[in-house]
Amino acid sequence: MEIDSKRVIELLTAADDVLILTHKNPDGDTLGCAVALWHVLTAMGKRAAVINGQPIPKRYDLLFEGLEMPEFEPKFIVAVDVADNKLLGSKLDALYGDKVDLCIDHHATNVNYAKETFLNGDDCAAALTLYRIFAEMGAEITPAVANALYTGISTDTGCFRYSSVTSEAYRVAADLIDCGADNARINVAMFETKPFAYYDMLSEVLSGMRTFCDGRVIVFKVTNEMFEKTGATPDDCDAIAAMSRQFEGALCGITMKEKANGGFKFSLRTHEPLNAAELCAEFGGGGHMRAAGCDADAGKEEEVLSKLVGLIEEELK
Ligand SMILES: [Mn+2]
Repeated sequence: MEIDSKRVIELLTAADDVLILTHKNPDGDTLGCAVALWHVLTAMGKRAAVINGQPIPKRYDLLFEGLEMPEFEPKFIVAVDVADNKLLGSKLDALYGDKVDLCIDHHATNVNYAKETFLNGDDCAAALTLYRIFAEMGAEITPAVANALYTGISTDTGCFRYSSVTSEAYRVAADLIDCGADNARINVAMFETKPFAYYDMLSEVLSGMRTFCDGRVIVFKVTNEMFEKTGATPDDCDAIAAMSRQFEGALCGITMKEKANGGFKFSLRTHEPLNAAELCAEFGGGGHMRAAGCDADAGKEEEVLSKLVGLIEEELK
């Protein structure tokens, strides 16, 4: 059931022993929202804890500095930035997937798995949605809350670069800086600093890079062997996939990432006029206009790639 902001405030005010769930392959938005909500609930005298089903990449450590998560039997379960209970990951989904009391989200594709859902599909980050709730509640935006919300907004907008970013997002970011967000430190941690394994993986990927359609299509292939050799994580690989459309003249970047079972996950990043979601839909996948994905069975990845390149070639004629 979709609810309004008043109802969210009612639920949060009444709740205690609150478990805050984040999505798998955690990003700055889900973690930033969770930590911000943790601070606000804790300041209200409630017990709250943030959990994720997977290890959290090191660059988010700054959000969790000095935080202690109490242990308790949850009485109220909130999911933030989680569009589908499957995205909790199999472990958390099995435990809590059908027990989520409240979901606060910005994905128009939210599947309504929670008992009550507060959704603003136009927001560039769930942290922006949550900021408005806090403002309406009159919650104090401490420096820690400001850091967490700033992290959410900046990471979901690629540091305020994506077309999803609105003037409101800039205004909210400015307010968060006034409230003590350390934007420079967050930007360095989120957008500059990378583990050595990332650069080792990047070097492997670039040396095997292929181009099609006169350089308008760039293809990266990432194999399990490369993961073993470099020690890079899937999170490192996501950052590399984002680079695939950053070549001069490139209109589509395709990253083929081998899965544990030998199949491949294709990630597309496009520029106008190519629609990544439509291209991926041809292969049973989906996503957004500029970023989408689809799968290929083991041994079929080169076949899928050539069909995909064929489709793009047609589109660009
Ligand atoms: Mn998000």
